[in-house]
Amino acid sequence: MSDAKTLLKPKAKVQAERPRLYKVILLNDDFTPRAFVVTVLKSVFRMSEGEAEAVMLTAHMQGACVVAVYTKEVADEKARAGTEAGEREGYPLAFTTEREE
Ligand code: TYC
Repeated sequence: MSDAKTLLKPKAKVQAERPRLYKVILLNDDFTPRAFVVTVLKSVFRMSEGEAEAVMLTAHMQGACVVAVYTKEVADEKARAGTEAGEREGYPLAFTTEREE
């Protein structure tokens, strides 16, 4: 079994590349009610009331806040779900995604 071919076989590369990660960012606006933003953060991003309040307030005061970090597919889907939840109620609530460095 251990012929030269087997012995000289180079080691397979086992280390997979880490997938790139994407931030989901909540953008402030002047119209969406604070309580609604908190509700969306809790339902789409599974945040506690306290976490959702803190993220909403940061976006409210600073213009934007990173909500969470995911693989591209999950980040895009969460951003879409959050933005659509606002659209359904007629609010301009917006989530964007941005690739992490
Ligand atoms: N600025 C909004 C208001 O005063 C509340 C709000 C907070 C909206 C965060 C969006 O991402 C947001 N009603």
